[in-house]
Amino acid sequence: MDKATIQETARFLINAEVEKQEVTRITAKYPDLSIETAYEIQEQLVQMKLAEGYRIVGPKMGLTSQAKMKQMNVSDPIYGYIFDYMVVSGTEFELTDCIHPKVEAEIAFVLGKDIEGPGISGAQVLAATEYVIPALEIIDSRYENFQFTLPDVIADNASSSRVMFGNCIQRPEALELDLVGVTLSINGQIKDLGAGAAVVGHPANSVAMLANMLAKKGEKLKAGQTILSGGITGAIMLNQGDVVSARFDGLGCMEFIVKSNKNSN
Ligand code: OOG
Ligand code: MG
Repeated sequence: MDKATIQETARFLINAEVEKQEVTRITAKYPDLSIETAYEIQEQLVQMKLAEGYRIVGPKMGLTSQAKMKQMNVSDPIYGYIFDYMVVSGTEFELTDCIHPKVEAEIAFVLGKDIEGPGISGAQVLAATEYVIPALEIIDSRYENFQFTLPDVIADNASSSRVMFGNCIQRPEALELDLVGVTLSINGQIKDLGAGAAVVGHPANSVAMLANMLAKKGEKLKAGQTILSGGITGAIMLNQGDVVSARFDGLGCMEFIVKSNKNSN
């Protein structure tokens, strides 16, 4: 794929996000799209957002659990980037900000030191982590019916859309992150649950994997970044009026309400 097509495809995906309009997956047009080229499209999309003045909060891992891989019918973890405009504060989420949002429960790592791959282990990640916090990521694939192949979702910045961070902070050694249980409920009903170990054995392993993947393009994880380690639970579709709550063992509770500007009768 030439540079102009990479740029055009990145712009196509940004437009879908801005216009909140789902689009046909790009592999329908480019069936031979490789993982490498898909990351080049993602990188172009990231550069375009940076040029628009947005700031990176941190890279994130995705498709790290069996639950997620099975749900999305893909086989490998991927990464993407969370930007400042994606962070939602407060306890309300505006449904009309997205196309067809889903929520998933994650553990986020706030780094005290840079982590530069290759060869990084989970233990090294824990040693470089200032603290961990609970997070609810709201993903919103720009593709029709949330259906994609691996190159599609990579180019689409790993479906990144919104994120809420909880206010319970813990030193990483205060918890056994692989044993941290989480329940994700909508309107008081548990929709999914899991433990940190669902994420490649231990959430810190996922961050190590991220550092090692980024090393391939000469990038590192930086002190101060907040990094999503990947959904522990499957992702649950959001509807107007939903009260979403997540309870994390040792990391507190998070709750938000799904509102909508659009009148629905
Ligand atoms: C891709 C996003 C994956 C996660 O935590 O697994 C992700 C998707 O499922 O649309 O953020
Ligand atoms: Mg996620």
